[in-house]
Amino acid sequence: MDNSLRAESEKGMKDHTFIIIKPNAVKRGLIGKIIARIENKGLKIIALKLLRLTRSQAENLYEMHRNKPFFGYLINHITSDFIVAMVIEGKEAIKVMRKMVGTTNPTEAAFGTIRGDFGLSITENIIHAADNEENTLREMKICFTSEEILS
Ligand code: FUP
Repeated sequence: MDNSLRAESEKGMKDHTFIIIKPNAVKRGLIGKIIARIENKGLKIIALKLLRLTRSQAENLYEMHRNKPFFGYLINHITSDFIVAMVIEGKEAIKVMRKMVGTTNPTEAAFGTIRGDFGLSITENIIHAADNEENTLREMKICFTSEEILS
């Protein structure tokens, strides 16, 4: 990451977001379809990695849900197999990606959204997208070093 992006990161990640294609979606061969939607919208992928999260990385990612009854299922799923992690850049990237992803429960998510079109399970809900600037910065550091993010 160059100095200007690093400086922007310190202030916040308004025009960047962090997303994960979850294990069930990777296994179902949906990586290409999801990336196509992101690129078709005009957003740019500035970091991309296929990896398997450790339990500690997963617990860090979902730290705000630590006391929720579904936490165990969530951690088990996200660590069960390979994921695709990405940093996305583009105007109002956080808001745009969250709209593209759809509401948390895929059975209720609108058709036309990624969860609405590809999912049925709330735990295995296809994709994660950071919900604010602070979480974008925190979450991207779980999967990427600054050198792995294009300027
Ligand atoms: P979202 O921001 O839409 O991903 O949703 P949340 O941050 O509220 O939830 C994070 C993850 O917890 C979801 F992707 C799926 C899981 N979850 C459940 O399994 N059950 C619930 O009732 C709520 C969330």
